[in-house]
Amino acid sequence: MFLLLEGGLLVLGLAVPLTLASDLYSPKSNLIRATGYNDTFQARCLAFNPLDLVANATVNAHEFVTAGTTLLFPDNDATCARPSQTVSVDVCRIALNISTSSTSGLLAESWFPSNWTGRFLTLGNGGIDGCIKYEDINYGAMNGFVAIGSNNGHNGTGGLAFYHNDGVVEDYAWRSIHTITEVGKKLTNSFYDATFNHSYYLGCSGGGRQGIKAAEMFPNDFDGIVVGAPAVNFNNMTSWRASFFNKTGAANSTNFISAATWSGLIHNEILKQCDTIDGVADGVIEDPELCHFDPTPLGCEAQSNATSCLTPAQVQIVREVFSPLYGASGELVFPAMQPGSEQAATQKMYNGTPFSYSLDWFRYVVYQDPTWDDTHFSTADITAAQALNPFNVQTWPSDLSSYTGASHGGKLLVYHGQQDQQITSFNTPRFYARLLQGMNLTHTEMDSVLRFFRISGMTHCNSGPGPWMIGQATIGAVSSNDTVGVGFDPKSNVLAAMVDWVENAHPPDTIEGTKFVNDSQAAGVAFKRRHCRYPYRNTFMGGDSTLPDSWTCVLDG
Ligand SMILES: *[C@@H]1O[C@H](CO)[C@@H](O)[C@H](O)[C@H]1NC(C)=O
Ligand SMILES: *[C@@H]1O[C@H](CO)[C@@H](O)[C@H](O)[C@H]1NC(C)=O
Ligand SMILES: *[C@@H]1O[C@H](CO)[C@@H](O)[C@H](O)[C@H]1NC(C)=O
Ligand SMILES: *[C@@H]1O[C@H](CO)[C@@H](O)[C@H](O)[C@H]1NC(C)=O
Ligand SMILES: *[C@@H]1O[C@H](CO)[C@@H](O)[C@H](O)[C@H]1NC(C)=O
Ligand SMILES: *[C@@H]1O[C@H](CO)[C@@H](O)[C@H](O)[C@H]1NC(C)=O
Ligand SMILES: *[C@@H]1O[C@H](CO)[C@@H](O)[C@H](O)[C@H]1NC(C)=O
Ligand SMILES: *[C@@H]1O[C@H](CO)[C@@H](O)[C@H](O)[C@H]1NC(C)=O
Ligand SMILES: *[C@@H]1O[C@H](CO)[C@@H](O)[C@H](O)[C@H]1NC(C)=O
Ligand SMILES: *[C@@H]1O[C@H](CO)[C@@H](O)[C@H](O)[C@H]1NC(C)=O
Ligand SMILES: *[C@@H]1O[C@H](CO)[C@@H](O)[C@H](O)[C@H]1NC(C)=O
Ligand SMILES: *[C@@H]1O[C@H](CO)[C@@H](O)[C@H](O)[C@H]1NC(C)=O
Ligand SMILES: [Ca+2]
Repeated sequence: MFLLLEGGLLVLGLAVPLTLASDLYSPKSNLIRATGYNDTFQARCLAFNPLDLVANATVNAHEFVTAGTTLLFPDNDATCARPSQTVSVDVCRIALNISTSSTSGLLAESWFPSNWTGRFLTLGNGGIDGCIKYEDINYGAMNGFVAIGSNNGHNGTGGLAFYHNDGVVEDYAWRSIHTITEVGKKLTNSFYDATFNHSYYLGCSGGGRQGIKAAEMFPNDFDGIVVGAPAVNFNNMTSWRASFFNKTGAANSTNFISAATWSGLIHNEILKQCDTIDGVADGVIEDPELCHFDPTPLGCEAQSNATSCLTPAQVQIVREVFSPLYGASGELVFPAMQPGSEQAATQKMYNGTPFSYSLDWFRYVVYQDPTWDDTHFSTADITAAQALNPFNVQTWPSDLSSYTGASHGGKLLVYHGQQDQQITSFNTPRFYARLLQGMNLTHTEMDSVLRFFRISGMTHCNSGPGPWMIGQATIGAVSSNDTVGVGFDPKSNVLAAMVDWVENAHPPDTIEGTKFVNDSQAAGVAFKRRHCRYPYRNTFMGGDSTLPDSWTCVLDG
């Protein structure tokens, strides 16, 4: 092994012979600008000059990286929790610092695989990040895409960089994704001396919002957009997330409900009331919209065992947690948390501390007051957040026909985990209904441009007790020690499904999710289940519930 310092970044290489990928790559013309190299992919990588093509940028890293190398990022913000990334295939890595305004700039990370498919992929971020998702960039590259992501205009998971800096807020709201997409496409076409054929986007949560924003503002940027748990209706969603601290109270308050009670007593009662609505007692509620959970049976007055019951005030807290958030005049702000997510929600939403993404957004963007806290969160805060809506971060379009219409023909694949503990899955049907109405389409017509899959048994973007692996990114395609995972098959991988839709006009009717034993491929498949596109509902037909064919997608009358 050797260490070298390159562009300020430590690179850890494995002492394996370089795989010069000339056999995988046949340049269409002689692009090699430097002398002294053979016409190999490595030579092409090192001879390429990105600054010929990108204005107001500096190079942070530029290197040929062989498959199996582990890159180290010692300078990466610690809150991003991404100190390293193993690279799965030979790539040319180009990282640029690109200025976006006089007060802002972004770090773009682009990987050009030697075995290129002619496809281009932009990767999104999450939360109010600030974090390059190296693992998703690797996921794109290992499947033959040029893959580009960024730090979204600031470093880390916090929001301090937004404070008194509109440039950084604008990068977050829309500019970062558009900038790296334009830059990435230019670099791609020049790097390979061949024009890319198709352009894709992949992101979840905050990254889901970024994908919808791209469709809204820059309809020509992508041919296929895959988004999970999109953080659309962003302003009200931020308020909704802030409201939980006020609902649960602080962790030391008298009626605070412990994680153990949420995960045991309350979760068990929810399963008791709702798990078998779909016909199978498996801990997975196929459609939480059918679950009208009533906490009354948990009240101490209704229980003989006073050590495992809720006080009247706690019953009321549970009721509020599972109620929609309303504004001052009773108007809907954001739909209710869906039942089934409570175990995962104890980590952040119900832990008796303010939800950090919302806290930072109110502090550094809405009020520009670092001392603000959400102890007394009220409808006035909801109104203030909505009124500010910087750079239309809201992302709540009623019409995406400039993207989906005949002139461009873009496709959208949306998925949402039905046990999402951070963005209720009830928000996405509302978004879907808004588009149906705004675009004047029936759901059958919408099927030709946008398909929305409800992923039962999946928490926020990934994980959960159900068949949640759908190729949504590295997590969700392969588990940490696995190399194949669900593979790149359109029937079980959302990104592959999008490629098949865009390039072969085969839209996915279902997405087959996989649940590995302990989420480990090596331990074997626990079960698979096909997830239906909205508004179809997954329905058990009898037989062995672990077999996909025991279920079918049904449209209610
Ligand atoms: C170029 O290829 C020749 C023959 O294959 C080899 O001997 C030489 O070391 C190579 N040079 C470089 C810079 O890779
Ligand atoms: C580069 O930066 C300068 C000065 O900030 C600005 O005027 C110019 O528009 C930028 N160019 C591009 C292509 O962004
Ligand atoms: C962001 O982090 C990178 C290292 O990943 C560092 O080089 C850069 O200076 C940081 N930018 C800011 C604005 O702190
Ligand atoms: C990126 O460029 C900005 C100016 O646009 C500069 O302040 C910053 O230090 C640069 N960061 C890196 C990592 O080069
Ligand atoms: C190159 O990519 C194609 C298509 O993605 C794949 O079938 C092939 O096995 C890859 N070849 C190598 C050597 O990785
Ligand atoms: C784009 O698609 C065409 C037709 O399938 C193919 O011939 C060409 O090689 C592709 N280009 C790239 C860069 O893959
Ligand atoms: C709870 O903790 C906060 C902050 O640590 C403190 O200010 C408050 O007095 C405590 N409340 C109770 C009821 O103990
Ligand atoms: C009462 O509930 C506690 C906690 O769930 C349990 O350990 C205990 O066995 C229960 N007692 C009876 C009599 O059911
Ligand atoms: C956001 O909340 C306000 C109440 O403050 C409400 O009037 C508005 O309709 C909500 N917007 C959406 C898209 O839910
Ligand atoms: C929630 O906010 C309201 C309105 O400001 C306040 O009266 C109440 O004390 C808060 N509740 C908690 C538990 O923080
Ligand atoms: C909506 O579509 C229907 C059926 O295509 C059509 O009859 C109607 O005029 C459309 N309405 C609007 C407002 O475009
Ligand atoms: C992955 O492999 C390492 C080393 O063999 C092991 O320590 C770790 O527990 C494994 N992780 C999983 C999720 O199986
Ligand atoms: Ca069930």
